[in-house]
Formats: sequence, C-alpha cells, structure tokens
Amino acid sequence: MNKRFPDGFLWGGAVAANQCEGAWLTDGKKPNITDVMVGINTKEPGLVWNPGTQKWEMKLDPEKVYLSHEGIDFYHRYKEDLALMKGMGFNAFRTSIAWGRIYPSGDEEEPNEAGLKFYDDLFDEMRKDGMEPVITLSHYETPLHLLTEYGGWSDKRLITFWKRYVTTVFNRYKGKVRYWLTFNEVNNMYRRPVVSAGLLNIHPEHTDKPLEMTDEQVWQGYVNILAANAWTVKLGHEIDPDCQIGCMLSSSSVATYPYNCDPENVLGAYQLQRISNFYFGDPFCTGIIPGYVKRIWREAGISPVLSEEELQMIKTYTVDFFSLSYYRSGTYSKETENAYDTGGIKGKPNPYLAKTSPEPWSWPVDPVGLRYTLNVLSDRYHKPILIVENGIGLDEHPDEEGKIHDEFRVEYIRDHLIQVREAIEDGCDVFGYLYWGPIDIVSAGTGEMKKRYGFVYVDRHNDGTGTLERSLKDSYDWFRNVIRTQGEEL
Ligand code: BGP
Repeated sequence: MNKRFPDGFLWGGAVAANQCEGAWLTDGKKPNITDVMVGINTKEPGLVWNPGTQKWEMKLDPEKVYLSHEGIDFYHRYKEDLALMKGMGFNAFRTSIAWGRIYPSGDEEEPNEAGLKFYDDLFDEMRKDGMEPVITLSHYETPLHLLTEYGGWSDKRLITFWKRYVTTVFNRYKGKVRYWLTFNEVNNMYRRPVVSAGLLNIHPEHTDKPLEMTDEQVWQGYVNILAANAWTVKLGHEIDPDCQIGCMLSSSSVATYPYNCDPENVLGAYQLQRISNFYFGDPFCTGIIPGYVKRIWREAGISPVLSEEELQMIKTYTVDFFSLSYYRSGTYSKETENAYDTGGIKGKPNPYLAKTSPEPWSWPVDPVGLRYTLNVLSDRYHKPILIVENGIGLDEHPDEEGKIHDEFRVEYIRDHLIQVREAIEDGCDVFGYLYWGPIDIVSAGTGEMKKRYGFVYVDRHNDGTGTLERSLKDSYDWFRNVIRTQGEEL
C-alpha cells in the first residue's frame, strides 16, 4: 500500500470564530447566540423574557465566566498563531466568519466595513503563510437579534438576510477563499436546535423555556435551511466559478452501530443514522427530501412551507463536496435511551473498543469507525470528502519544565490517519485532513478552556485567568513530521 497521502492533500487544522476570536463586541460586532451560553450543552442561556416587548433579551449571569467573550484573543493575535501553524507546514486552515461581524444584527441593509476588513486581513495572512482558507459561513454564530426578533431560521425572512450576507462575503473574498462550508454540524438540529440551526422559541406561552421548540418550528427551520444552502451554492458559483461549496455535517453519528444483530437494533441503528445525519446529507448532496422525513411530518401532522421555486433550488443546487467531523462511534440498542454530546451519540458502551479518552470526557476511541464513515458517505453520495474535524480533548498541565507530553493525542491522530489512508485505498476521494483545535480554544460543548485539543498550549483557564501565552506540546513536532513526509511517517 502506498503510505504517502495523495499529492495536493490538504493538511491543516480547524477552529471557529466563536471559540477563539474573543473580541465579542469589538469593531461593531453584536452578540450572537453562543455569546450568551457557557457552552452549547447548556440548558440555561443568558436570556430573559420581557413581558413588555414580548421578546427575549440578553441577561448574562454574573456568576458565570463566558470564556468565549475573550476566547484566546485570536482576533488580535492571529498573525502569531498562524505563524505557529505555518511552522507545522499546514497548507490549509479552517475558521469561520462570525456573521455578526459583517451584519451585526443580521438584518441590516449594509455590511459593517470593520468586520469585512478583519477577515480580509486574516485571509491575506493565511495565504501569505501558504495556507488555503477553508471558511465556514455559519458555525454556531447566528446573530442573537435574528433569534430574539424572528425566532431564527423558522422564519423565511432569514433566507433573505442569509443571501445578503453570503453575497457580500462571496464578492469580497472572491479569489481569496476557494473552499466554503455552509452550516457547521447543522444535522445536530434534532437534539440541539438553538445553536445548530439557530432557532429560538418565541411563543409567549413558554416564557421560561427559550430552548423548547415545536415540531412545526424545527421542521420549518429545516426546510428553510435546505433552501438557504441551495441559494449559497447558486450564488457562490455565480460570483466565483472557481469556488467549491461543501456541507459540513457532524458524522460521528454515521458510525452508529447496532448493539447486536437483533434486527430491531440493526434497523434502529439505521434509522438513527438517517435522522441524525442523512436527513441533511441526502438533500444537500442529492437534492431529494427523503421519504423518511416526510413520514415524520405526516405522523406529526405538520407540513412545512416550501415553495415550488425552493423545491427546485434544493433539487438543482447540491453541494460540491462533503465535509465532516468525526470524533468517535456510538451504539444503538432498543433498550437504551440515547445520550449525546458534541462528540456524537453515546448509547451503550461498545465492548469491542478498548480505549477511551481520560475522564471527565471519556470518549471512546474508534479509528476504524472513521474508515467506515468515509466509505458509507462516499458510497452514498459519490462526492469528494474533506475531514474538517477530528481530534481529542484532554485536561493538560505543563510539567516543571513547562512541557506537555501528549502521547495520547499522537496515538489518537496516528490511528485515525492510518484509517484515512485505508479509506483512500478503498476508493474514497478524501482530499484533506484538518485537525480540530490545533491551538487550545474554548470548548464548544462545555464552554471551558480545560478541554484542550491543541498542538499549541494556551495559558488560559476556566476561571478566566492566564497570560494567554502560547507554547508547543510534543505533538507539534510529531505532526510537523507527518506533514513533511506526506503521511509516510506516522
Ligand atoms: C464539534 C464542533 C466544534 C467543536 C468540536 C469539539 O461539535 O463543530 O465547534 O468544538 O465539536 O467539541 P467540544 O469543544 O465540545 O469538545
């Protein structure tokens, strides 16, 4: 087997604006939905119902530390950070545009020049450092105003605001950005609609439950996002025929194994793959809204509003490639209620997996699950695939010499890259591997710094203290050598 990865393979890392930039109200930016949550797993966002205006308003909890407000100060330190990525030989870097830097409330007519300028400089710097920008248009960063004023994506007007936003950034960054991703992990809508799909309950009868959505609202959000995704592909190709537009789905859920060969568990596992992943992947990649989704609508007695034009758009404008995150596999058993977190579905522990990451997160490690996932998606959609998230979060502390020996991370990546290589041999068109969190950032799920993914350590802590100084972990040199040898030396 050829041990080298294909020529032109994208090697790099991925972050998201809301987890690293900080500067949450700088240069005209207004709050987005994650700015009022300490981690997207939270059930208690910093929102309070105003009976006068009949709307939610931001009310942060003074007892909580909102680490994302300062992040790792990437907004001011990105040059230094990109230089460290360049030091590893990255030829690609993924981040997101915070929508609220460009259109602070989301519904303005004119964009904010200061926000546009920031990303101009950032993308120029990436290119100068030899990195292809891979840019997510929406990574849990829907402007808060769009949720409190409109209830988010269940309102059709969001499609208009979105089209304005993407038209602005496609025109502005034409020629600088070749790879665009639409909605980060939007398929997690089925369990976390508020951040994954930008939805908020604005029904006054539930003024204590901002996160509780009706079926109508969730599925209306779904079809509106399908239409917006199609518009993105159309507008992107019209404005810059050289750009490539991909969907981004959390795909740990593809590796949902039946707990045993009980046919009900086999079918149940497949149903869970559908309703946690394929229900977005199918329309994004094939243009078809699947029958199993329509069955859900029928049985719930709902029929989301979708015009003939929108249906045609969805059919015509499918994505150019599929991008995914993969952290671990899960199991399905009819006897067990499923639990989830940012890593994916949990289910009953899989007795065949020997390793889990250390506590408190204890994610099972399943590299073969990645090969399985890549093959399933490749056979199903026949699209090029870009891995834009894979990694392991660990609670790490420098030793007396200030060093971090992160062998666990090295082993995790090595074992996963071996399986990526196998998948490429199997015939999957995988064109890049972007490690999640190459520099320590704020955790999406729990909002803490303690969960570190980086090759680069950042001195910042859960209580908000720290110098923000950067230092290199052992994995930094190891990954540099992987890239230098085109994956031959793992
Ligand atoms: C994905 C998200 C990322 C990210 C990652 C790891 O769901 O797209 O934003 O952070 O998971 O999750 P966590 O930070 O909770 O460990």
